Amino acid sequence: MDDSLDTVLVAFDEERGVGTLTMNRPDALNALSGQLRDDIVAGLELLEAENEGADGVALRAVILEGAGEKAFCAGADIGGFSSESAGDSSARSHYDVIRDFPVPVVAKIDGYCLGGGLETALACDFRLASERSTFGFPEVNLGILPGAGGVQYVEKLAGPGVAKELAMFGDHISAERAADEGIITRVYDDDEFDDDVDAFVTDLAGQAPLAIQAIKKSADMAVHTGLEEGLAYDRQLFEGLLQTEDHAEGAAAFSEDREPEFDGK
Ligand code: CO8
Repeated sequence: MDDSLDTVLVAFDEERGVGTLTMNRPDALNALSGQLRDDIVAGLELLEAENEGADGVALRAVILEGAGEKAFCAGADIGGFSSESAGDSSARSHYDVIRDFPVPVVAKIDGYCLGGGLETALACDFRLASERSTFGFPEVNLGILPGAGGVQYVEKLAGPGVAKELAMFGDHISAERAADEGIITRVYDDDEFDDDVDAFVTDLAGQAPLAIQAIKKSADMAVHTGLEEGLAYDRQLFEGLLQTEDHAEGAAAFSEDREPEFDGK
């Protein structure tokens, strides 16, 4: 597959089971217009359709990246968001769709990651950044706060002091600091960034897909629930996974001293 929407390029690497969505408004630093937000959702739907009729799980991981040299995403489209925010409030946002997407979504961040762009990255399961990338919530300069939960999510990762500092001052912080604070998952050298992200995603896509989907659900559940409910949920997921062919394959591979091959069944 090599499909494209108006503002998002969609590609699927069948061999690895890896989909790539490229936010494609480089002249506006991939700012989130209404069209771009809709196209991210449509792109995820196109990728998920790869599983239809597949023998097991075809789509194992998704990379979300920004086109051009300068940015992952510079936030909401400042020219358009006042008028757009009055839109259909019942529609699921691209943030929700990414969070609920059944397979892991990896934000590949090379350059500016600001405002709604940082909130988009925070909705992803992993945030991998090149060293030159910068992060921030400039909304305060526009007299608003991050409208898609940015303060809440940074507070959970880095504590209230860092969340307030980012959102109240609107300054950019380096990738190194963002990683030290736990806001991003990994920082890679600029020169090796593409290869390092590729290796990370290839490893992720090679893991047992049903277990990965269950782990995503479990970790996300932990954000919203108490320990007791979370433990009961994990037990239920665990018992389901014990019945899978992937579990049988993992156990067989271990006893035969070979690499497992997981199909997602
Ligand atoms: N929206 C629209 N256009 C943008 C945006 C943006 N957020 N950011 C950059 N651009 C455009 C610029 O206008 C410029 O266009 P042109 O070439 O036509 O003049 C082009 O991208 C390149 O930008 P710069 O020339 O400014 O590039 P620099 O390298 O000099 O600066 C910066 C890069 C620092 C990123 C600078 O562009 C900047 O500060 N941009 C604004 C960043 C910002 O404030 N983002 C937050 C927006 S608010 C938000 O995200 C709230 C989310 C709430 C979600 C709620 C949903 C309902």
